[in-house]
Amino acid sequence: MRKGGKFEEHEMDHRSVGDLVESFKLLSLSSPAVAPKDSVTRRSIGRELSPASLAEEGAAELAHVRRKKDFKSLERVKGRLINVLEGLELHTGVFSPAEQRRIVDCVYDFQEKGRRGLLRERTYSEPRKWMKGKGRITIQFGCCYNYAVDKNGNPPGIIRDEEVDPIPPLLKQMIKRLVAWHVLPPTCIPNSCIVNIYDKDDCIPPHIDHHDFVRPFCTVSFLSECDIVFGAELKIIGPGEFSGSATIRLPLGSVLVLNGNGADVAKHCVPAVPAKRVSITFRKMDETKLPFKFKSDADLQNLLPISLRASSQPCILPVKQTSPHSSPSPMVTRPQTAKEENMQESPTSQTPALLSEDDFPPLSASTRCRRSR
Ligand SMILES: O=C(O)CCC(=O)C(=O)O
Repeated sequence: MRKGGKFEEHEMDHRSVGDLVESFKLLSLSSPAVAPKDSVTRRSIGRELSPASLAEEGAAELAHVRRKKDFKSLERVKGRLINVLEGLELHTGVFSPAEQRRIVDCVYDFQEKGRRGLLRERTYSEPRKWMKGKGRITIQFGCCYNYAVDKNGNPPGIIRDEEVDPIPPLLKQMIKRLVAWHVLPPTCIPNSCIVNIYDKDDCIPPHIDHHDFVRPFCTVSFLSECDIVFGAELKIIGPGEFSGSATIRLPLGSVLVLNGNGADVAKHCVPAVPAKRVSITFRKMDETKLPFKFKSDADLQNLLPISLRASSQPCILPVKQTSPHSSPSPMVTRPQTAKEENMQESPTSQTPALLSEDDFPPLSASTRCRRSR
C-alpha cells in the first residue's frame, strides 16, 4: 500500500484585496461575542488589522490546508482490480483548535437541548446503552435519516414526512467554509447533517451511505483522533473491531470527503473509539428525496469557492494509510497544541460488544436520560 501524500498547490489570483477581505468575512467562525466587527480570519480575532493584512492572513490560512487525494488500496471487485479508495480526500487544517472547541461546545449545547426535549423529536436520538459500544448519540439537522427499519416500519433512508430542526447557524458557517475553501464543490452544498457523539468504545459498523444523499459528502472530526476503516469487504473481528483493506487516521479538525469508489464501492466503519469523539457528517439530499416540508436555506444558496491562485506552497501531508495488519499509525499533520492534547482522553483496554452491519439504532430508540458529557 502506498504511503505518503500527494502534494497540491494552492493558488491565489490577483483579485482585489477588498474582494479577498469580503470572502474571508463570510467565513468567520469567530464568536460574535468576542470578535471585532472586522475579524475575518482566525488569528485576527481581537486584533486591529488593515484590509491588506487581513487578506494576507486569510490567504496564509488557506495555504495551511493540506489535502491528500491519492489514497490507494487495490481490491478485486467483480473480477476487476480497482482502487476502492478512489474519490476519497482528506483535508486537514480546515478548522483551527479554537474553532474546534467552539463547534464542540455548540454540539454539547445541542445535546443538552436534546436531553431536555427542546429539539424536535427525531432531531435528537440517544439510544439506550443496552450493549457496550451501541450508544452513539446522533443529532440530525435538515432531514430525518432512518438507519434501520424503525418502529413505524419505515425503511432505511430519509423519512420524507418527518421534520427535524434546520441546520443551526454555526454548522452553516462550517458549510460555507467547506465550499469556500475548496473542500466540497459548489454543486454539492450540504443541506443536511448528522452530529455523532461517541463515548469511548462506541463505533459505527460497516456501511455505505444511503443514496438518498448525493456524492460527495464529508465528515469532520473533533475531540479525539480515531481510525476509519475502508474495504470492499469489511470483516467483523470482534466487539467494535473491524478489518478492511485500508485504515485512515482522522486528525482533529480534519475533513474526510467521500466520493467515487471510496463512497460507493468501499464500505466504511469507525471501530470502537479510544476516547470520547464527535463527528459531523454533512450531506446534500437527492432532490427527489427532500422532506415534504423542507425549505431550502437562503444562507446556503450560491456559495462559491474562493478563487485563489499563486502563492503556491506545496502542501505536504505526511499521511500514512495503515495496512490491515499493522498497528494503526496516526496521520501526523502538525504538532498538536497543548490545548488540543488536553482535549484527548486516555485510551483504555475495555472492549464493546460485537456489532454487525445492521446495527444502526433506529432513531425512534431514543431516551432522554441525563448522562455526563
Ligand atoms: O464518525 C465518522 O467519522 C463517520 C460517520 C459516518 O460514517 C456516518 O455518519 O455515516
